[in-house]
Amino acid sequence: MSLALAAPAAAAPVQPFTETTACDSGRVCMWEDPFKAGNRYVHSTQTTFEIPGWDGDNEISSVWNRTGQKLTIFDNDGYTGTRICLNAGEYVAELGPERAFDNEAESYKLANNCL
Ligand SMILES: [Ca+2]
Ligand SMILES: [Ca+2]
Ligand SMILES: [Ca+2]
Repeated sequence: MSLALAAPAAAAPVQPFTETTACDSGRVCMWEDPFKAGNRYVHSTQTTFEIPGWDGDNEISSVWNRTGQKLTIFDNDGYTGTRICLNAGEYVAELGPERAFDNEAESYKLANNCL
């Protein structure tokens, strides 16, 4: 053990990326659980995005589209399958059961219209 480890804790612990509920302007954010809870698997500025297979696919339960475009979310990889569409700035706290899209999302695209 190094003495440095016992030094006064001057630096605050870094907030793990996975525990944040923040979503910066201009980004698409997706969480594992409803109401921005659980892991924040997506925090992206990309207009087309393949949600990672092990960290996001079929797990997303809440979404915030903080971009100025429509957000189309696809049930399958490669922008295929059933889809739902969010307006610019729209936040969906629960993808299920009303939207019937809980734990379904696997990829998304941003565009001027719903795809
Ligand atoms: Ca995917
Ligand atoms: Ca989930
Ligand atoms: Ca799916």
